[in-house]
Order: sequence, then C-alpha cells, then structure tokens
Amino acid sequence: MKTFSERATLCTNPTAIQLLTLMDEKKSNLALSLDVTTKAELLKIAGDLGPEICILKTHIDIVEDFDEDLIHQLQQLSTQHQFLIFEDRKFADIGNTVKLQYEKGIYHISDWAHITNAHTVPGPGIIEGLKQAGLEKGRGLLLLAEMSSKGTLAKGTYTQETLDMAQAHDDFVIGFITTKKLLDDPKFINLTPGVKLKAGTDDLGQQYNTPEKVITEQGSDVIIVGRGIYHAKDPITEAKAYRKAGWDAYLARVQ
Ligand code: BMP
Repeated sequence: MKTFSERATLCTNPTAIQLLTLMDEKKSNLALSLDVTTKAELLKIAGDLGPEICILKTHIDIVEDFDEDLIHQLQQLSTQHQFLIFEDRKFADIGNTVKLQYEKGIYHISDWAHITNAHTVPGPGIIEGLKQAGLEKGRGLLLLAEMSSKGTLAKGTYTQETLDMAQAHDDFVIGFITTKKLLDDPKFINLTPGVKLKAGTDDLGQQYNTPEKVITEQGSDVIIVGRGIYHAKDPITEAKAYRKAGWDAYLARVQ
C-alpha cells in the first residue's frame, strides 16, 4: 500500500500533489466541514482548528455576512496553517452554466477554492466546463461518486460511470466523494463525509461511520467531519481526537 507522498509522485494535478504531500507532512487526513453561517464563527473556528486539518470545507453560500475580506482571511489562514480550501459547491448543471457559476457571480469560487466538487448527473460536459475555468489555475475537482445519505441514488451504474468520467479527465479530477475506495488507482483521493467517532444518524438522513471503518476497512483516505467537531463542547480537543483517529486508521492501512 502506497503512502500519500508516494501517491503524490504519480499525480500531475498540482492540487492533488499539494494535498497528498501536506497530509503526510502534517500527519492529518482530517477535513473539517465548517457549516456555520457567520463570518466571525467561520474565521474563529478555522483559525483555532487550522493546525489540525488538511482541508477546510466550506459552504460559502450559507454565510449570511459574506464579503471579500472573508475570502482574503481564509486564504491567509490556509497559508499560515497549511490546509487547502474545498468549496463544497456540488455543481450539477450543463458545462456552460457551471463554468459561469464557478468563475463569476458573487463568489468567484475558482479564484480561491483549491478544490470544488460536482455531481455527474449532467454527463461529462460538467467536468469539461469546470476544467476550462479551473485547470489553468491549478485547481482540482472531486466527483460525487456516492453520498452518505440514506436512499441516495448515487450507486450502481451511476457510480461506475462517474469513475469512468474521472479516469477520462485525470488531469483535473483528483478524486471522489465516496463512502469507500472504489477505484484501484492511487492517483485518485477518496474523501468520505458522514463520519463521527460513534456511528449513527441524524434526523435528516445523514448516516455516520467511524474513522476506523471508513479509512482502515473501506480504504478511503480523508475523513470529512462537521458537527462531530464544531458542535462539541471543546472543538479543539475534539478535532485532535478526530485527527488522531483518522491518522491511526490510515497508518493501520498502509503499514
Ligand atoms: P456533518 O459531519 O455535520 O454531518 O456534515 C457533513 C458535511 O458533508 C456537510 O457539509 C454535507 O454537505 C457534506 N456531505 C455529506 O454529508 N454527504 C455527502 O454525501 C456529501 C457531502 O458533501
């Protein structure tokens, strides 16, 4: 089993190389999903937990007082603490439209998000549209091959065709949102949401597995954790616990 930094040598996409390298350097495969709705909370928690994480995942359109200074400060934290920014935009339209959504509007996502993601329901044109805007900026795209939620339609041939689309665009597609490793190609990075230290569900269809199950047993690479951390009484201590659980599970797999 190859380590993250060994896998980095197989990639051409600069964001994939950066992520795989920094995970090994920082000894963290924890992505923080920071779904808070004010600029102050977002910056405070990102600053406090930055040292523990490899990725900060945002839903920028839920921030009520969004402004350009928020992006500027997130970029500073990303450099200071060495994490990448992943805007969980889940693009889902035709190529021409997603290209505009990625580059234009209020958020200009392609200017600051190292990573974004897309559903494959429109077909490969969605990847081509995003790639026209993102590749020259060195950005990376994740495809939603599976989802963590109950009753998801992302399964079977949909998932298989998503893997095929990724392989056809492996200069820009750097991996998957998935519950498990699906493809035997070490270039692709697998990120799994729906992770808590205790398995369970929420009341809106989210399903949680533990870091050990996801990383050691199911072969994923990165745990994406949201409420498990930022709803904890002491998010810093909790983030350290998730970081250790995720990293130990990775070591158990590669050793
Ligand atoms: P939480 O750990 O609080 O349940 O948050 C999970 C995060 O991951 C949310 O931001 C959600 O949008 C995202 N997510 C998910 O839960 N399941 C998926 O299949 C894909 C996601 O992006």
